[in-house]
Order: sequence, then C-alpha cells, then structure tokens
Amino acid sequence: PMADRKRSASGILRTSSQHTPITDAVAAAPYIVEEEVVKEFFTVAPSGLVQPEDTLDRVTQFVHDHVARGNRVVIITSGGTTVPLEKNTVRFLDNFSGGGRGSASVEYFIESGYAVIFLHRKNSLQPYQRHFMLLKDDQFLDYLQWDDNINSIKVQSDNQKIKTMLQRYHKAKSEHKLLKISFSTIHEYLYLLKEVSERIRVAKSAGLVYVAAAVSDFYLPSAKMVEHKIQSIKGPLDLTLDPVPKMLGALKHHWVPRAFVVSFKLETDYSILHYKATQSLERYGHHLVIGNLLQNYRNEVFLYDDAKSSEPTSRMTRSEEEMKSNADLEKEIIDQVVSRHTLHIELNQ
Ligand code: PAZ
Repeated sequence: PMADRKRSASGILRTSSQHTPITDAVAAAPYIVEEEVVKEFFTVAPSGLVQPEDTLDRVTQFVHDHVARGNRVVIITSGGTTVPLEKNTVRFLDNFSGGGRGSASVEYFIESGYAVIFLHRKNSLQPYQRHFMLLKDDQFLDYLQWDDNINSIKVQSDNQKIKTMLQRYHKAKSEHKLLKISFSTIHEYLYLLKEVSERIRVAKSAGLVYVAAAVSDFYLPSAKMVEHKIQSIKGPLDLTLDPVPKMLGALKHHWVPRAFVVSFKLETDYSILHYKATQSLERYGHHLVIGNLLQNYRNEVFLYDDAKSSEPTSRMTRSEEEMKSNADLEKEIIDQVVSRHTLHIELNQ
C-alpha cells in the first residue's frame, strides 16, 4: 500500500476549491488546494488570531530541541473549531467535539517517546486532567480535602488515579515533552496548523501529523460579516456560508512532505464513512485515515490505508469490560500508528 500511495501522490492534479457533491468523479481526483486559495482564505477569513507573540518561536525551539535529541515529534489536533458570525463575536457555530480523542492520544504518544505539540480547542479536554473532567457524579473537588492539621490540601487516600496522572503529567513536563497551543476559530486552527506543520518539517520522516480535530467545512468570510451583534428585530436569520478550502492535501504535499500523516474522518452513516475515508487517502495522499461514526466513536474505529480496498484494513473496538473500566481505545490506536510510523521512517531515511 505504501508504494501505491507514492505513485498516486506523484501524479497530483490541481483542482479548484469549490465544494462539490459526492460523486465517483470527485473521488478520483487527487487534490491540492492552490496556494493562492490558501492565501485568500487567510485574508478573507475573520481575523482575531489570539496567541502570545512568541507562540511560533516556541514551536521552532521545541522542534529543534527534540530533533537534536533524536526524538520523534507529533502534532495532535483536537476539539472543534468555531465559525464566528459577527466581527465582534457574540454568536458562533460550533460542533460536538470535546477533545477526548486528541487529549487521550497525547498521553499514549508521550508514553511511546514522542514529543507532542497539542493544537487544541481552547477549554477542551486536556491530557492527564481529562480523567477528572468527565466525571458523572463526582466533581474534581471531591478528590480533594482541606486538612487543617497540615494547613494544606490532602488528596483522598484511596485515589490512586490522581497520583498516577500527576506523576505522568510532571514527568512529561519535566522532560519538556508537551507543548500546548490553543485555537478557537476555524481561521486560527488552519493558520496554526500550517505554521506549526511547516516548523516540524525539519524532523523529516520522524515527524507525524495526527489530525483528530473536528474542523468546520463552512465559514463566513469577514466581508459577509456584520460588525456588531446580529439583531433579531430584522427578522429571520439568513445565513450563507462559504466552503472552507480543503487544506489536507496541501498539508501532506506542501507543508510536511516527508512526515507521516494520519487523519480522522467522522460520519453518521457507515457507507458514506467508507467512501469518504478512502477518498481522503486518494485525494490527500494521507498514510492512514481513521474512520469513526458519531454514534459510537469512543468504542469503535476503522483503519484505512488502501484507497482501492472495498473494506477498511482493520477495525478496533472496546470490549464490554474495557468500556466498564473506561479503558481508552486510543492506546490501541496509537500502538498501530506508532508501528506504521516506524516503518515509514525505515523506508524514508
Ligand atoms: O473530540 P472528541 O473525542 O469528542 O471527538 C473525536 C472526533 C470524533 C472529532 C475524532 O475522532 C474525529 O473523527 N475527527 C475528525 C472529524 C471530521 O471528520 O472532521
């Protein structure tokens, strides 16, 4: 399958960025968005990039340090993007993604020796902390008690989990294995994905991009946006959104041509999932596409690495027992991704 992918990647056609209906003709067309379209998107998309000034310098330094130490570097994207409807944004469109998959994946990549750049939606689930953020009945504060004798916080003694997570978190931190960058809007996300990807190019085949964020397909260009809060007095809200240029081909072929690229595809209908996942392999030249259905995405994923196959290459599920004990499916996913990445490095040195 790797040789096939190389062949299809070499015969790249350029097609327009128009949103197109699902047809077989579209599936056959390898796709890299024109650079001018990318530039245009960043010009007409709503601005409002909220980042500390040195964010990209920190990325450069982080990658440089880890490449010098011979470490692999992965970018993990996580959570949903927002689509602002007003320039002074009161309202925006959003999606369901909470960052569970991305934040869990960070932990397993770090365990596998990777340095991780975690490009995540602001206020979404965070690695290590996530175990205490999705509690059904308990609250995080239920894990803690105030002890007057020591005038300090005491963790409830039976809580082994908080100890384990704290140890892992501090280990990752002391080894500088985790760099976190947050985004909110679709514009911010794509801008950062491009800039950060270009900065891991120096890692060559030891670089990995793992795109698990749920990214909006539509947005409102700033020229079509009102300045202030949309007023209801004007009657029904009539919205026409533009398609977001598909940048996943540019990611693979222009931004990080030597890295291993894994993307996720979410659908609600299995037959469309299969179609879209194989289409991603073919059109964007990704090495691995992981498909999941909204109804069951925590418990089941499908791995695709062969665009010509009528079936996924493999399927991973959580057993009843694993669901009960809240075991992560991501552990198995990352094992698979890491061994494929190892092969990619061996073949591309
Ligand atoms: O963040 P989360 O754990 O709630 O959801 C993860 C996911 C379903 C967004 C991810 O597995 C995924 O499929 N991302 C790609 C979504 C897309 O097709 O745009």
